[in-house]
Amino acid sequence: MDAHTSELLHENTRRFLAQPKRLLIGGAWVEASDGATLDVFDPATGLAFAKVPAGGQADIDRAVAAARQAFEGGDWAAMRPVDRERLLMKLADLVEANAQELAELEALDNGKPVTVARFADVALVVDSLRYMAGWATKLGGETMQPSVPIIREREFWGFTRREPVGVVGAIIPWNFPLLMAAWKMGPALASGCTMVLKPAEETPLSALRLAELVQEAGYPAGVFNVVTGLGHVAGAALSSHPGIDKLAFTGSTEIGKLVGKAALDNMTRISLELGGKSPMIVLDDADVDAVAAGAAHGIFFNSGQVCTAGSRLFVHKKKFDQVVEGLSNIAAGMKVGAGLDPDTQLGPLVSAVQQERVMGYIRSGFEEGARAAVGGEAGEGGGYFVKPTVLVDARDDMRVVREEIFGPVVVAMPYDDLDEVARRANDTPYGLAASIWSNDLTRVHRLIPRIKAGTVWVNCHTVLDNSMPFGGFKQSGIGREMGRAVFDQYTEIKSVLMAL
Ligand code: TXE
Repeated sequence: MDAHTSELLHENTRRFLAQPKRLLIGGAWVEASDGATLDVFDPATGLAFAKVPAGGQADIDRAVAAARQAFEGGDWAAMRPVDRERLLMKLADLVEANAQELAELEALDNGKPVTVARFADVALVVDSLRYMAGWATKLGGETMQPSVPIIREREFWGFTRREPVGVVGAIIPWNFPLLMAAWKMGPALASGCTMVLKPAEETPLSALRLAELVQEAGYPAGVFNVVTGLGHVAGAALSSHPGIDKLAFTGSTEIGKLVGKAALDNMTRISLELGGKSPMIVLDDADVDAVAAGAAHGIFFNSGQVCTAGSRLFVHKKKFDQVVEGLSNIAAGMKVGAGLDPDTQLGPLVSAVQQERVMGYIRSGFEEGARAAVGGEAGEGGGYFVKPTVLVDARDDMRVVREEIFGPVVVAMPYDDLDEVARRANDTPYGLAASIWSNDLTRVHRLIPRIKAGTVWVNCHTVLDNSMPFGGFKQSGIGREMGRAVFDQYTEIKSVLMAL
């Protein structure tokens, strides 16, 4: 790491970075069994600045065995729900107390602006853990009054229990490393599961620091295990492991299908949170300035590396030119820079691969006849920068309109009427999210049920709350995270029928 970057870091971040990195398995910090390591790169400079273990099959085997042992017996299995709640609250307090360090690790590892990491990512993690902690004591079942037709002479009583699903394997992406870890661990630990977390190879650091905080909070050994490593090695070993009861995956639709099939071979329960191509639909009454600012957040937040990114902007033809102009002006004024620079509004993309993928999409848009109203090129310097880009003159069959770009690139398109825009908004294999921009409640309400997406925002985009279930229709995934609904993924329902 260069001296300038190092100077910007809190002393705790420097201390953490200076330590050798280990896997957390069964409460012990260990190297990968074959001693292999992976380099971690700073997206703002392209320089490697840390090494983590590259776990493999043997490490996943050890971690799953440790999680199984912790689940089946000992302190964790015997722990009362109220004590699981207390532990999760304590972990949330520790995350909050170490917010600056975690935010810096996130900024260094992923490239996102440190203020965003602190006041969005880490703040959401703290809230999420606290919200989920509250559910630990509230996961009851139902009572029934069965009437069994062929045994009329007996009386029956029935009830259901919600029991933890067991050992959870969690595979998470690099766009919100800490938050994605929290979205899996909150419900897993609240409901009494144990888990093995495999962070993305691009961004493994905050998960390792989180694991230290889990230890500090006092979780029994083996409840939470972290194995860093490559997707096709450690990830594949985890998703196909017969020892896990549930796989929680967030990532690309392509890999989601692969891991889903591998898990289902063992009848492992799955929840998949996958890609998107979310529309932002602007009605003719919408306020142009509010839409431009909201749409800028919808697409440029986290440099567009958001599964719900509003990457297709449909604007009624009456307001199209004004909205494109407003959004382009915002884009042109954004400060693009390193995540650790406090002035940065748009950080680099996570990796050279991702930068090339996004630039490839922009080039394909140009080749197919689209034009950049603003942006359309990589940023300066050795980092993985792409300038915020608004594409116009696009057709619905272009790759930039059909495929997930996962970068700061929005395609703006005019439309004539609501029937047309509803059809075009749904003309995608994805169905994660959408937003509608209007103050005409009647038309908004009529449009909401027509949009095939797991979340519909109105006059905002990518606004998350822990109480709101989150997940996709169609190829955007299976299952829901957050809210009470997430516990359907982390518990088994047991029916008990008693003859009195
Ligand atoms: O995702 P991958 P990548 C989309 C986005 C992006 C594209 C590729 O469009 O451009 O996916 O990103 C692990 N078995 N999203 O390649 O590969 C991997 O180690 C088991 C949208 O980074 O899906 C990481 O931990 N695991 C998405 C996780 O899967 C495997 C967020 C995600 O990586 C594996 C990220 C394998 N064979 C990307 N291969 C969202 N929904 O937000 C990889 N992994």
